[in-house]
This record gives sequence, C-alpha cells and structure tokens, in this order.
Amino acid sequence: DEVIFSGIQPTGVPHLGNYLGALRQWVKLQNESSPDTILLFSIVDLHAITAKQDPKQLAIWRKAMLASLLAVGLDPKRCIIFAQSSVKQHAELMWILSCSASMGYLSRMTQWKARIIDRMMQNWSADILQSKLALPENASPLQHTANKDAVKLGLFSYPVLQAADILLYNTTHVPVGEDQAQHLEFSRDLAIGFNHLYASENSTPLLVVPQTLLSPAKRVMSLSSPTKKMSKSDPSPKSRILITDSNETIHSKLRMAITDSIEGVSYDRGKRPGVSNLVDLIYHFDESAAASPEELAADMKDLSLKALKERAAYKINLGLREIRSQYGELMSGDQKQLIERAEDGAKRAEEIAEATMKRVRNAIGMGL
Ligand code: AQP
Repeated sequence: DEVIFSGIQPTGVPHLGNYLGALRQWVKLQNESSPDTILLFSIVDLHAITAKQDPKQLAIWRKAMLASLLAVGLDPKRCIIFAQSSVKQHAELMWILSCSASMGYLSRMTQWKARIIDRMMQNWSADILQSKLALPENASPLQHTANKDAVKLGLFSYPVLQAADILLYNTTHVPVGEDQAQHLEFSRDLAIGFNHLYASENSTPLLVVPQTLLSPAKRVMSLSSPTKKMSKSDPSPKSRILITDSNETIHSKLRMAITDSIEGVSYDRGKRPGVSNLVDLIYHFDESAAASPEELAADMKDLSLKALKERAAYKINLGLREIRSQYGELMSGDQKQLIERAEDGAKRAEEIAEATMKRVRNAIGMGL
C-alpha cells in the first residue's frame, strides 16, 4: 500500500508559498488518493528549534499550524495529522541513523548549505554574515572556524532527522519541491545502507525506501524583495500574505508590493520578478482563467500595475476567504477539540512508528 508523508515547521502561520507549494498539494493528494493510501502530515516542531525560538511563541505556532492544516481542508478522518515531538520514535530513529550517516555526504548537500547560511543570518547576523561573505561559492559553510562555532549540531544533522521522519512510517511517496529532492536522495541512501547492514535475508524489508513525488514547481516570491522566496521567518511581515490575513490586510500588503517601473503587464520571472510573481498568484488562484501564467499576462497586458495589484488582492482574498473563516472558528472555538485532534493524530502515528522501531531495535540487537 502507498504511504504518503510530508511535514511543515510551526515557525509561523502558513503563507501563500506554504499554501500553494505544499498545503494545497496535500489536500489534493488527500482528495485524489485511493482509500487504501495512508497519508501522514506532521507539524515538525523538532526541526523548528534548529533556529532560535521563543518557547511561548512556539507553543502558539504549533497550535496555529494544527488549526491551519485543518482549515485548508485536511481531514483527520482521512489523514494522520500530528506533532513530530509527540512521537518519541523520531528522535530514537534519528540517533540510530546518525550512527551510519556520513558527515561528508551531509556537508555536500546544497539545500542544507543554503539553510545553514539562512539560519545563521537569522540568529547571528553581523559577524557571521561577514564570514559567509568571505566564503568561496562552492565551499562548505563549515570550513570557516566562526561558522563551526555558530552552527549547532542539530542544524548540521537535520537531514538525518528528516530521514527518520520519513522512514518511520514505511513511507512510499514524499511530495517535495525540487529543492528538497537531494534530501530525499539522502533518506533513500540511508535506508538502503541500513537495510544492507542489518536486514536478514528472508525478512520483510527493514526500512522502506521512499520515492520522490515531485510537486510542480510553485515558488512564491517575497512581496518586498521578489527575487527571494516568500518565507515565514522573513523579518518583514509585509513580505508575505498569511492564509489568515483579512481582506484589508491582503489589499494593503499588495498595494505595497515591490514591482517595477515598466508600463503594463508582461511575464518574465528574470526581468520582471515582482510583476511575474503577481501574475503567478492570480493564475494559481484562478487556474481556469488561462492556460498558463504567460497567457494570463498577455490577457492583462494593458492593465496598470495598480490594477494588477488590485486584481491579485481580489483573487487571493476570494481563495482564502473560506480558509480564514475555518481558521477563526477553530482558534476561537472549543480548544478541547483541537487538543483531542492532536492527541488522536499522535496516537495513530505512534502505532506505525513503534512497529517500525520494533523491527529496527530487533535488527540492531536491541530487541527485548
Ligand atoms: N515561497 C515558497 N514557495 C513555494 N513553496 C514554499 N514552501 C515554503 N516557502 C515556499 C514550502 O512549504 C513547505 C513547508 O515549509 P517548512 O515550514 O518546512 O519550511 P520552509 O520551506 O523553510 O518554509 P518557510 O516558510 O520559509 O519557513 P522558515 O522561514 O521557517 O524556514 C515546504 O514544502 C516548502 O517547499
């Protein structure tokens, strides 16, 4: 049977990038997969603490993320929605896998490098930024002594935790964007290596080797610097639209969105990143309107940029209205219900995780 697993960090309320790049895709998978498919969606809070987190804020965001996942249309009757930290087996399998994960392999992964540098810039800005600038393009961020002190072990090894997340559930398919494909390859290699080391010949496979389910690229860019991706942890709130933003907020953030001084609308992500990002957003919220963002841009070529922003705000608000109201109800309604949902998800996830861990413990000589 198919098992689909994916996760999102509780580092803020999801924005349009998270929604179009991941959450909307998850809902689609839920609605289109066969009833035998097991779907797991995790709020990966252990990953969130690889960046500095305020504990009170993290507690709020964990809850907000659960409400968001339900509000976008994930159905707890159909999928298992749970917080990573409430299933202890993630940390256990991570340790075991880290004993066979190569440091060299880890440091060569490009997405990992980008995240390390990203996190460093959030946590230790000025001096570390300096050391990043002194770093040759293709060097490992760890070559610099200052970075070695700044990069914490958890951040260094997060792809191993990601592998544990996936492998615990006998996952067959992981929906990811192109940028995460390398990490999935790492998880596959860890699973193959582990099976090779420990699986006895006639037993069922110890760890299932997952496949990538490449999501169509939908990179939503920041509204305030459109060559960067929209991100939860960007210090500027007006750089992103949250799935819970009010109609007024959506309009005002779009009015302030950075575009360019070229007249009219055209689509060119390289030359007109701001305008193209807005065209993409309109297209993704109204895919029936045109066959492609290019075609949509051609249809709107005579619009002023002010009118383009107005149209984007209108379409986005229309697409988020229902989600926003669901979210509001969940966050202001009976909190017992949210807690029960979280506990129920964790229980169901743990059952699968524990069965995997029994196999793993037995295989490595730590069974009862
Ligand atoms: N701008 C984006 N466009 C398209 N997809 C995006 N995703 C994130 N930003 C965009 C997708 O959202 C999913 C969940 O991401 P995550 O929370 O695990 O971490 P992230 O990718 O690092 O997202 P953020 O919002 O930038 O969070 P922070 O600031 O905490 O790092 C992933 O599937 C991701 O591809």
